[in-house]
Amino acid sequence: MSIDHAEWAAYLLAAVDERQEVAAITKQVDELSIDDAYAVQAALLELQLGRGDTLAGAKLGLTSAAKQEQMGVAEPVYGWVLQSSVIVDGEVAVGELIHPRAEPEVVFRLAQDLAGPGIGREDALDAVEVVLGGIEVIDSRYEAFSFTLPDVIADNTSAARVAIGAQGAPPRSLDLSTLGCVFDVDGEVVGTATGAALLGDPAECLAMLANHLGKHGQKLEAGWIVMAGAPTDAKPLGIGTVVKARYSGVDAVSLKGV
Ligand code: 0L1
Ligand code: MG
Repeated sequence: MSIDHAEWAAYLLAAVDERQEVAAITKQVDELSIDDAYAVQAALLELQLGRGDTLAGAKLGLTSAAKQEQMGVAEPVYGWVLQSSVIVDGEVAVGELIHPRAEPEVVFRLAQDLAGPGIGREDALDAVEVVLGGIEVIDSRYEAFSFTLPDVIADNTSAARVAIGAQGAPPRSLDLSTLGCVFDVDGEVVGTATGAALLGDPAECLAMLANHLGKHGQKLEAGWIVMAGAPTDAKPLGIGTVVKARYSGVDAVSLKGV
C-alpha cells in the first residue's frame, strides 16, 4: 500500500498542535521507506511554512555514537529548523511541548550557500561564517520517545526548539575535532565530549548534510544555521530544569524550562 505523505504529515502536525504523543507510523503501515519518510518530512515542512513560518536552517541528528546508542538508531538523520523554533530569551515553555529533552549542539552559521554533491570538509568550512555553541530541545511526537529510523525522519528528527550562544568564532580559528563540550543539568555535569564525537569532525557533518540535500536538488542557504548534532546524549527538560552547554572557544548557552 502506498504511503500518503500529506496524511501522515497532518497526523504529526496535529501531535505538535495538541501536545499529544502519537503511535509511531511504522506501527500502522506495512512499510515506511527512507524516501517515503523524507517525503512525509517535506510535506510536514510545507504545512508549517503554509502557516507563515520560515526556515532558519537545517539540522543533523544522530551523528554521534552517544546519541545513536541512546535512541537505538545507527544512522545520521537530516531535518529542518523553523524560525519559530529559535529561542531568544533563555527560557523554554515546557507546557508547549510533549516530553522535551535538551542536548548540546555544535552550530554553524553560513556566510554562503552550500550545495552538494561533492562537498568535502574544506568546502563546507569555506561556506561558514561562524561556529557557535547551542542547545537543542528535541520533542519526539511519538509515544515514549520511541521510534525507528524512518519514523524519526518523518517527524523532522524530533526538532522542537534551539537556543544559540551569543558569540562564536570563525571556523578556521578553532580545531573543531578538539572543541570541548561540557553539558550540565541543574549545575551537575552530565556529559562531556569533543567535536570528534560528531563523525570525527563537525565540519564532516555539515558536508554530509550539503551532499544529502544536493541529492534532492536542495541546498543550504547563506544566513542559515546548521546544527551538526549532539555530541552527548539528551536529558529530560522539565519545569525548573536548568541546562547549560559550555564549549571551549565559543560562548556557553543556558536554558531554563518554565
Ligand atoms: O533523539 C532523537 O529524537 C533522535 C532524532 C535526532 C535528534 C537529534 O539528534 O537532534
Ligand atoms: Mg540535536
